[in-house]
Amino acid sequence: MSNSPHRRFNPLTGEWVLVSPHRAKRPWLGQVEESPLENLPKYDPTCYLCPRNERAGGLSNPDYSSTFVFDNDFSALLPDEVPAPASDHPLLASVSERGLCRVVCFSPRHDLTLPELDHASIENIINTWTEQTIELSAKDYIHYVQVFENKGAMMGCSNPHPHSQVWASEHIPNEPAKELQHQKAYFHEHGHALLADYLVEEHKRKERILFINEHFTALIPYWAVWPFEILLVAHRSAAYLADLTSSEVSALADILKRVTTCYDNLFEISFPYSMGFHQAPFDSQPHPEWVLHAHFYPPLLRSATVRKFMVGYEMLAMPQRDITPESAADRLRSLSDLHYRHP
Ligand code: H2U
Ligand code: ZN
Repeated sequence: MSNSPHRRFNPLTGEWVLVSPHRAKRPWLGQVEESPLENLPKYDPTCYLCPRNERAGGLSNPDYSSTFVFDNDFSALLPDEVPAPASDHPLLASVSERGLCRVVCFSPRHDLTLPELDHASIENIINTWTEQTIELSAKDYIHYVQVFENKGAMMGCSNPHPHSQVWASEHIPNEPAKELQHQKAYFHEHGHALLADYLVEEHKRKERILFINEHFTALIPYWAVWPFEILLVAHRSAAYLADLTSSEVSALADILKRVTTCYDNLFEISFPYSMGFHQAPFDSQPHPEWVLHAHFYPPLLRSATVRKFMVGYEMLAMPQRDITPESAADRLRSLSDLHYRHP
């Protein structure tokens, strides 16, 4: 089975992925191209995220010393109440959308990415994401808060200064909406949370597990689409970042550092990805079905420069992968001890 083409089911979204392992029995055979080490300065006078510098729109950043949060100067969502756009036919449906977009700088340092920051700084970033989630979700029209990081030019990140974003919206966006539907249906049928049951199985099988600490597990999901996709799952059915105790925040910082370190070590580059947390919606209902988790979606396949393209079949039919999640896990598992740039 594992070496012949097959489909795997993603129970969080209800979607299938095609796995074609026979196409990549030895995925590491592809040539690994040299990529230059990025040597960023600690401070860049032209960076719009560094302390004291001016941003687009004319505002200046304070001389900040830990995380720094500001309203996105080019917000995709706006808080103003606007009348719903006219829609006089069900095939031309639209509704207005309100919200807020913020940027969260990880630290004043222009050159330190998540795996290079110390444990306390990563905890501080998590606490900032939590505070932002609480503050934004307290607004009566906000029903979802998406925390995410685009890292690297390959993922469309506009500035190397390590930062993340928080977008809070009136409606639940597509991906969390699918996860809500599937986790709810599973909970009603089985009386347990889907991801809690999934973790039990993965802990038994071990072949896709990367790291386990006291409160979190990092693994390559059975249904992963991206070659080195990672799912980070809370051991307890906490639905929100704000539900985490201080020891859970500490464990999350530990596992974030391990995940991002093993990524960087894989091809010895600052590894690009989009990552984000999926918390339950803010719809004034209890969410016993929801387990807090984070997805990491990195585009690279074989080297610093060979990426996976989501093109032809993926766009028109369904996602497809060659290397199996199990072999990807084998490669990543051993790479988290020391960071290649700071051995
Ligand atoms: P990335 O994480 O994709 O690089 O996006 C950074 C955000 O920073 C982007 O949404 C915002 C952009 O709108 N930005 C500002 O808010 N102010 C600026 O001066 C430049 C960029
Ligand atoms: Zn900077």
